[in-house]
Amino acid sequence: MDKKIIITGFDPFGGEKINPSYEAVKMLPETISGATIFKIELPTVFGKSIDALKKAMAEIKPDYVVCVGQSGGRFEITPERVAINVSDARIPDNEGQSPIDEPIFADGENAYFTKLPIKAMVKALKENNIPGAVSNTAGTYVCNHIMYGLLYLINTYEEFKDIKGGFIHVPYCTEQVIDKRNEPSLTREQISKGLEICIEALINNTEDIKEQNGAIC
Ligand code: PCA
Repeated sequence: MDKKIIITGFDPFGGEKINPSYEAVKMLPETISGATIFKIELPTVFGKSIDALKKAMAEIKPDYVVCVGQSGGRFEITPERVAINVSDARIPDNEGQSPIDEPIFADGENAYFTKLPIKAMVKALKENNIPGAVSNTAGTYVCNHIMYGLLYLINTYEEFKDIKGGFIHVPYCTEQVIDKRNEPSLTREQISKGLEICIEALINNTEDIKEQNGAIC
């Protein structure tokens, strides 16, 4: 049976008019390497975003879930290695919530590691001339929250246990930096192509590649 992949983006937050994550997700083809793509926009809201994702996972019963979000200031498309059990908001979410140092799930692990082939994704991005890097922190805002929520659901719910999930941060898209000086960006076409390349790498690599790609500091 053909694989099913849920890929989510977020709605705009922090005063931005667009969120490059969902703009790029919208542009993805309907199938990638034979897998059917289910595109979902999540609210940049603590709690509600996880509830919406859980509902979609229960309905669609995907093989993979890849959540995507904006990381303004990053140069590369960055698959995330790990999500941590804490929310610490620098700015309020889209419903005005600003949790400080709150656990996401009181009965969850301190952290969950993704099982997505993040190094294979980065290698494929670079081979296609799109900047890519493994990231070792998804922050403590709604993106870490959704990644943690996704991995918590996979690790604790029988119905989700065979799903592989993870998270990819993307830079601003070019139109967002017109009035910001010295901020890196990629075009929405590059971001969307980059996500497509990551999904192809995901389907083609059941295990991640062993390749040095670590970070010092
Ligand atoms: N980026 C934010 C939340 C929504 C988004 O696209 C983050 O990095 O936490």
